[in-house]
Amino acid sequence: MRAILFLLMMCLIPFNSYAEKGGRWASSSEDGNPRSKKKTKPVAVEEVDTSGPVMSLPSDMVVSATTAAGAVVFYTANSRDAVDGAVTTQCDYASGSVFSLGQTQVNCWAEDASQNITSSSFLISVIDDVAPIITLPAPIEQDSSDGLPVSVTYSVQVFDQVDSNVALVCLPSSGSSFPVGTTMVECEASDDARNTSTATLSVMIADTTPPAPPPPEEPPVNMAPVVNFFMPAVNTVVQTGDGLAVEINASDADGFIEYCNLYKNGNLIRRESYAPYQWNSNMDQSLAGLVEGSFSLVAECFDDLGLNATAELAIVVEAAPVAIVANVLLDWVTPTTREDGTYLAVSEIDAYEIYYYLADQIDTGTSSSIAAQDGLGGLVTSYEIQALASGNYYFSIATIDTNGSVSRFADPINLVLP
Ligand SMILES: [Ca+2]
Ligand SMILES: [Ca+2]
Ligand SMILES: [Ca+2]
Repeated sequence: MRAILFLLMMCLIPFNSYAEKGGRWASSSEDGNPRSKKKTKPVAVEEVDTSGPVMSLPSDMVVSATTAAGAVVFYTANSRDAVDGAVTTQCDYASGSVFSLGQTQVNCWAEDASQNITSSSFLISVIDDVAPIITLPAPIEQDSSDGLPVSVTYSVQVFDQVDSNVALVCLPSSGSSFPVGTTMVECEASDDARNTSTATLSVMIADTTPPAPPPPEEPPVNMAPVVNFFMPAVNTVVQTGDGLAVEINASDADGFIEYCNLYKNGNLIRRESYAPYQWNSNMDQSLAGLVEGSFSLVAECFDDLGLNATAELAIVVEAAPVAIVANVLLDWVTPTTREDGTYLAVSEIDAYEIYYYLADQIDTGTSSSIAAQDGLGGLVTSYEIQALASGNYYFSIATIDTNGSVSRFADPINLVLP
């Protein structure tokens, strides 16, 4: 029965090769248990292929992303069939394609010539495990011309293969004030996968403050002149009419005396430019013929730098004591006629006027009125002037009648009292 069927099939499909007929064709012969029904001569029969290919896939893979899109991943997938040998393996994600970030299941299958299909899968995980790359500028060097902090700006770049917007923090930040010295700027960058990198930038601020100029040299302190009165002595008392001689000592320890002024009661007497510094009544009228009272003398001297010093002296002028030299007795004869020659009775004479004066002071002499008769009715013909100082005097006399008429003064008589 089996042999007959075999022949029929041969007749029905005369042009098909055996290899092209497929596994089902072989399996279709399993029609129960023919061998038990009829004992036949053994015939060579091909084994029917019912096993799928054996597939060789990679283990689950973890791959670093190379771009934001993920990574190109290559893998090898092989299948071998026990009957057919190597067979094609197909996968829904081909090797060498771009795998997105995250986990992708790759499904693969293979089919042998007998349409036995084997399928399997593996995982490809694309992850970002690479930290951002921080690119620093060259170490920064700046000058501080005054020693104070300097504002420094800098630019730090960051790159990540996956993230385009990586968080970058640098402290102190760009634009901050950096003190003199070296400051390390610490930069830290993190991507979305929390991969972190750090970098350090050196900022050096040099103090270029110019050295302070030396303090200006203090000019030496000018010493004031020294001034004092050499003469007259302190507490000198002079007398009216006297003249005064003045001399001052003036010196300057670190220079010289330019000139000295002498003042009397604040009024300049005269400037003296050369030592000895002297004033006297011959050269200076205000020091001659002093009048009773007091006055101040101030000497003011200037040194070569215009610095001055003064000395003051009080002068007392006392009234000069009058020297009593003599008493002068004047005698006269009682007149008997008037100036016109007419008779003048004694009873018509009321008094006499005596006038005497120093030779150069005719207008400021002394006048004395003398009664013509004394208390007893006697005629008065003399008068004593007492305590006259020395001097060149003139004496004269006039007659006053009872009508009050005054005669011409007699020619004065001169008398020099030594
Ligand atoms: Ca197979
Ligand atoms: Ca990264
Ligand atoms: Ca001086």
